[in-house]
Amino acid sequence: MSSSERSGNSNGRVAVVTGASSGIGAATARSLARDGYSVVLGARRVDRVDALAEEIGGRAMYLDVTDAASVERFVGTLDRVDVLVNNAGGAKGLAPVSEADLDDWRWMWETNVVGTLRVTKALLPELEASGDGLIITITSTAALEAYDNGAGYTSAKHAQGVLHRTLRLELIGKPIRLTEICPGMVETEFSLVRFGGDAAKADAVYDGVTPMVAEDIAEIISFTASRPSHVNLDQIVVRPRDQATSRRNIKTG
Ligand code: 8X3
Repeated sequence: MSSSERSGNSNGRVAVVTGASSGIGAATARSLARDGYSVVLGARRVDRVDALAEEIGGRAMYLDVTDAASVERFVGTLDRVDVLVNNAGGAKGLAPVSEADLDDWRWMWETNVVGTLRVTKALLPELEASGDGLIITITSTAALEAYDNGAGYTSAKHAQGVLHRTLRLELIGKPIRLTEICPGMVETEFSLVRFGGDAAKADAVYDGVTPMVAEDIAEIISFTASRPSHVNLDQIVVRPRDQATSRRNIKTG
């Protein structure tokens, strides 16, 4: 029994969150559980996701979106899905195209683009069968803009955005809504992963800037999921006040 069922505010709906062990994914799992969803948390770091699932009364499942067999196993345990939050993804490296690391590029495309495709495609029947499905894909402002040294990530995020927006066209007439959320700077483990665990480099990204935090995005996801079923928030772009574009923030002037 989930925490929302125990507290009596269950809405009877099931939400799946990928990349749920930290950052935006973890905050979203908490927020949707508070809203009454029964939350299924998918993540590679299953030890971390176990503790969080217990805390919010959800269900933790190992999920590696880059592995077809893992996605198949994950989906095979679900008989109802009302909301899918495609959050798994990330960046590796910050290098000019002339110095591109092809393994980093492959990882970014596999995780952000093919991973989103795998999970979304596999869950479409359940989302349609729910009669009021919702797919939320967390892309990035990097899905809308290019920036120096970022092509591996920005190209993958653009592709992920186009995948999501194409599905919005293809699913017209079916009872599935699609929302793309494009956040700018959010202080999570994002930069730590991008810089291979170099905390000094990761911290420097947010020096002198007040970034958003994971909960800021989770609140938007809860708001999106709580709109009446005839209302589709197509695309939400959200940045900290200190950031005007990917290339211009309060530090760059
Ligand atoms: C993260 C935003 O500006 O670091 O998705 O690419 S940015």
